[in-house]
Amino acid sequence: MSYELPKVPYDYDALEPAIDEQTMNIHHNKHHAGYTKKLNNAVEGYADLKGLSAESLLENLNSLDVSEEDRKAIRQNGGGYVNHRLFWEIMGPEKDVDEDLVADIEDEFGSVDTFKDEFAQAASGVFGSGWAWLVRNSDDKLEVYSTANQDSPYLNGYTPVIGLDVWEHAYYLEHQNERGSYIDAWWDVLKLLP
Ligand code: MN3
Repeated sequence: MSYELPKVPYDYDALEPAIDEQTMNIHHNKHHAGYTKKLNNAVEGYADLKGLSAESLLENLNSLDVSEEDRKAIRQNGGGYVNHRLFWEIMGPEKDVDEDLVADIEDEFGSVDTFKDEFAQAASGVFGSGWAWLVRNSDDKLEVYSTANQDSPYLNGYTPVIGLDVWEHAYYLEHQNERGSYIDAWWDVLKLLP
């Protein structure tokens, strides 16, 4: 297996009550593990792709010499693979504020609260399944946007900094259909920002 399911760097119950233990367990062991397995299946048989990071697969998706079926599988599962890996990393039971990021957010958005409002709007506005993102564009400038399904910012030439999974599988057990309640609670477990 080229791509391995990363460990979650805290206990599954560590993010309660924002994210409950059962959701974390299923999300990591079923959903993320599934994307990882299907990504490996999609690249199997392409010697040229061996050793490429999942990020490079996505950045160069359109030029990969693969079948259209496998290109689609790499887009979906490669996205699912890298999106969730970032998601686990940026959360935690305790704040570990990234002061450089805070300064850049203040420069770009005026304040952390203004950024949070804009980001929450992007997250609320995702129709169906997808992600809200804070990314750095090719000029290293911060931008907020959203993607559908498991589409990764790397597909658009962006580098993701913060990502929020707004698929129902991410919040339904604890928050049912209340995506807004999940988004509000999530700022407590996003460790990077105060
Ligand atoms: Mn998910």
